[in-house]
Amino acid sequence: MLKLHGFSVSNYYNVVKAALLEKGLAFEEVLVYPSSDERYLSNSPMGKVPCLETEEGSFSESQVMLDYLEEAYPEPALIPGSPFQRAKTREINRVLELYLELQARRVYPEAFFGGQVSEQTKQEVREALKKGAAALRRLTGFQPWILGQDFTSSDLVAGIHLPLVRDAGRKVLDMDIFEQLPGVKEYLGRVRERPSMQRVMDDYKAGLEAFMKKRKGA
Ligand SMILES: N[C@@H](CCC(=O)N[C@@H](CS)C(=O)NCC(=O)O)C(=O)O
Repeated sequence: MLKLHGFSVSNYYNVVKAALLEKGLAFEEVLVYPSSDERYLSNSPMGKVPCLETEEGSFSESQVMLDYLEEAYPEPALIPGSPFQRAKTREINRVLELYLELQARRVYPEAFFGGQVSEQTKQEVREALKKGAAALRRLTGFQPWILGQDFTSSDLVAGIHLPLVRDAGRKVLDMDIFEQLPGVKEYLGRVRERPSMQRVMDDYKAGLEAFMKKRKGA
């Protein structure tokens, strides 16, 4: 059986978990926090979560997991359509990850964990997020899903990363990226109605307290 290693507060873990649920696959969750233990590094070489364990071995990187799941379990499709349409799904996933989530992540220490981030970093992140949101707006009208009529893995990635990016911006950057994205709030409401997302959000709430305790103890 597939085993997903990580913890339910990690947005990257939750993207893969939602995909497993959407595909109706049986899987086991293994509670792991990011770690540089030799044993964990042999499964996830950067020590990050998530990591997916299959019968052939383990590997890391959530986008690679989405591709793997699609190839190994094509139905129901989460990266559907022609090669071009599939490229568009991956393009949006890249934009969401590289130009929005990873940029916002630079201010998470202050937004969510009581740390501090320099003014210079904040200004860089503001500019990056403005550009990332403008790119996303060019790619989607959120009608009804991020790529149009088909629900895809990009809806899981957006449904999980975008609220976090927005929260970080509102908390410490004095900006709301949703102002650049007409229709995004209603769209996220539709994504949240998916049973997969409801399960992920319920587990997120349950896991948050344990995670904060772990951080304090770390
Ligand atoms: N590119 C990775 C990012 C995963 C990631 O950054 N996970 C976070 C938790 S949400 C983590 O493990 N952070 C610890 C670290 O970066 O060392 C993926 O898509 O799986």
